Amino acid sequence: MISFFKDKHPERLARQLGQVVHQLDDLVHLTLNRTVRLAVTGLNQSGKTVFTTTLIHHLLHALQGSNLPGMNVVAENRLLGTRIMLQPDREIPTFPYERHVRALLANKPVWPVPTDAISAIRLAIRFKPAGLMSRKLAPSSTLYLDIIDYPGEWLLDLPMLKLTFEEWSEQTLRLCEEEPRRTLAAHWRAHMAGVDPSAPAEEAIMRPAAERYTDFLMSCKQSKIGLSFLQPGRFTIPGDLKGAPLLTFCPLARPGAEGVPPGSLRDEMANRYASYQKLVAEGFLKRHFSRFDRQIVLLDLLGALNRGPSAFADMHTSLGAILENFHHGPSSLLSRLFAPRIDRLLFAATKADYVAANQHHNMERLLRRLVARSANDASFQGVQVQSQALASLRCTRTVVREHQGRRLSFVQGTPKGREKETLLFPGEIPENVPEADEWDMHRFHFMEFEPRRPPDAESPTPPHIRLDQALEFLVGDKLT
Ligand SMILES: Nc1nc2c(ncn2[C@@H]2O[C@H](COP(=O)(O)OP(=O)(O)O)[C@@H](O)[C@H]2O)c(=O)[nH]1
Ligand SMILES: [Mg+2]
Repeated sequence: MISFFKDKHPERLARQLGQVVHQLDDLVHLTLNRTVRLAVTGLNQSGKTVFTTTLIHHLLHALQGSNLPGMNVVAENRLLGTRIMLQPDREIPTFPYERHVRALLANKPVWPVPTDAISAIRLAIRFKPAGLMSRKLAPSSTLYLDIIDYPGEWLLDLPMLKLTFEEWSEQTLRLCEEEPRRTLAAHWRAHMAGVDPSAPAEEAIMRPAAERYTDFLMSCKQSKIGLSFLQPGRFTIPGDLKGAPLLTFCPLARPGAEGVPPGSLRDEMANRYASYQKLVAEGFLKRHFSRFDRQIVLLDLLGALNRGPSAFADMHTSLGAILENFHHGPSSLLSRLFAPRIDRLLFAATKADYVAANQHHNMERLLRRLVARSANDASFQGVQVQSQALASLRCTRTVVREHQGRRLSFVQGTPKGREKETLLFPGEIPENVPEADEWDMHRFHFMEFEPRRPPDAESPTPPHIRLDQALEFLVGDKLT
C-alpha cells in the first residue's frame, strides 16, 4: 500500500485506485448479496408442500402485520420486502405457490393436491444489514433463497449406491421375511417362483416381475400400513422416469450353481440395476444434492405413531438411510460423489397442531431420540443441527378444561371430512420410542384436521406453530 501511494505516475495511480475500488465493490457485493439453496425434504405426506407454501406466504406478507416474531430480521424491523423471482434452474418445474396458497387460504380451504416431483422456487428477500459497518457500506442487501422441494423417497436410493445387485437383492429379500412385508410380498414371490433367472432375458418376463414388485411396494406404502423404507425410491415415485426400462428389475434370490449366464434375465436385471444407480446418482443426487446449503427434513411423527410399531420402526430406518450421506468418512465413494456442503440441518416434526401445546415438549424429545444418530453424525461433520416441532398451518387451538378434578388440554378444530368444529382430547405423546409391549396400551389416534383457521386466529397471515423459529435457524444468519 505504501509503495502504491508513492507511485509518481498519476495515470497508473488512478488505474490502481480504480482496481481497489472495484475489488471493494465486489467484496461488498459478495458479502451483502447472498444465495442460499434450501432443500425441503421428507417422506410422502410429511408436510413439504404446506411448509413451503406457508413459508413463502409469510415472507411475502411479513410487512403487513408480522406473524414471524421469532425471525430477528422481522423483530428488528430490518425486513424491506420479499419477492418471487424467476427460477434459476430451468430444467426443474417451478413450485406452484399460487395454486397451493389459493387452495389453502380459500373461503373453504382444502389441503394441496399431493405432488410427486421435484420443484423449485426463488425468493429475493431485501433487508437492512444488522451491523453499522455493513449498513454504511450498503443500506440494503438481498438474500436469494432458492427452495427445492423433492420427495424424500428418492434419497432412499442413496444406500443402494454402495450395494451390488446381489447384495441389494439379499437385503430386500431378508426384509420380506418379516411381517407385514411377508404377507404383502406373497403375490410377487409366488410369481417369481415360476421365473427362471438363468433363462434368456425377455422383456415379457421382466416387466410383469417388476410390476408385481412395484405393486408390493405400493401396498406397503398405502396409508393403513404406512411403511416407508421402500427401495428403489423411483419405483413408488417415478417422476420423469415413469415407464422407463430402467425401472424393470426386481430383487432376485442368490444364484445357485448356474451362476449368471451372460444375456440371462439375472444378468440383464443386474445391468438395469447398475444403470439405475448411475442415472439416479448422476441425474438427481449429484446434480441437486451436492449443491444444497441447508436442509430441512420434515417428519410426520404423529402419523407414524398412529400407524403402529412396524411403520414407526420403518420410518426410523428410512430416516437413517435418507441421512446416510452424513455417515460416510471423507474417503468413501458417496462423499466423493456428493460431498454435501450443507452447513445447517433442521429436523422438524410437523403437524404439531394435532396435539395440545403441552405435548410439544414431548414431541420434540421423541423427535430428538429418533434422529439422535443422524444428528450426531451430521454434527460430527461440522453441520449445525436442530430439532423442533412445528405446524406450518395451525388448524386448532388448545383449550384447557377441568375434567373430573383434573386439568386436561384439548384441541379444538374441524376434523378431516367434517363441517363443524369439535373439542377433542388428542391424548399424549410419549417422550421415548414406545417399547414393543407399550404399543397396545398406547394406541395412538391423532386426528387429522381440515385447514380451517381456529377461532383465535386474528393475524392477517395464517397461524402457525414455530415456523418462524425454523426460518430463523435456516436462514436467519444470512439476514444479518
Ligand atoms: N393440521 C395440519 N395438517 C398439516 C400440516 N401440514 C401438513 N398437514 C397435513 O399433511 C398432509 C400432507 O401435507 P403435504 O404438504 O401435502 O405433504 P407432502 O407430501 O410432504 O408435500 C396435508 O394434506 C394435511 O392433511 C399442518 O401444519 N397442520
Ligand atoms: Mg408435496
